[in-house]
Amino acid sequence: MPVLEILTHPDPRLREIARPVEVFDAALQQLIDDMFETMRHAVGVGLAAPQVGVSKRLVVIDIGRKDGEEWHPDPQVFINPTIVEADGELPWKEGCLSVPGVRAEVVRCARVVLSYLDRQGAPQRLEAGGLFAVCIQHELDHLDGTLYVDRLPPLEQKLTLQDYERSRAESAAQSPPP
Ligand code: GNR
Ligand code: NI
Repeated sequence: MPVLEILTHPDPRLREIARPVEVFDAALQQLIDDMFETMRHAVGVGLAAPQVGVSKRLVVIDIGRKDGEEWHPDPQVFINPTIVEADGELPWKEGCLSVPGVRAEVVRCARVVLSYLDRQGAPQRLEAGGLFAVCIQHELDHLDGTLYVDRLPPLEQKLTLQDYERSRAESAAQSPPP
């Protein structure tokens, strides 16, 4: 199972509106498995298909689950997801694997109800709060070509993108692309 390449800003493929999934075949199951592997390799809590160059409305999330004192993996797949209810406000300092090296606070909804298809194509519904709700909103944004930095107030956005450009220039100087 290969680890896929994660696209980074300003790759134009991160700005496309992803297409609904219509076929639940073996290739889709493989893509889902590869996305989980890619997400774990990158040490992220979520990953949307457009981040690996696939224009499909598919996201994977694993924020883990605490059982007593122990954390367990809790992999979840959401296909053609839509938020059908949302309320409250929850500020959260977000990061993104497609905008590596910076973080900034975004105000999201505190509670969302999500309607989606599971990996077999069966319709499901789920309620989420806390980091899970934040992550769902962050991943669904990717399906519409939106990055969390788009949601920052103008000055904060400018400073965050400046920092990003600076750290990108530094890492490019250390390891120039082939
Ligand atoms: O790994 C990630 N961490 C994170 C932290 C706070 C809010 C959102 C996220 S999602 C991010 C992975 C990612 O870029 N998914 O698209
Ligand atoms: Ni992201």
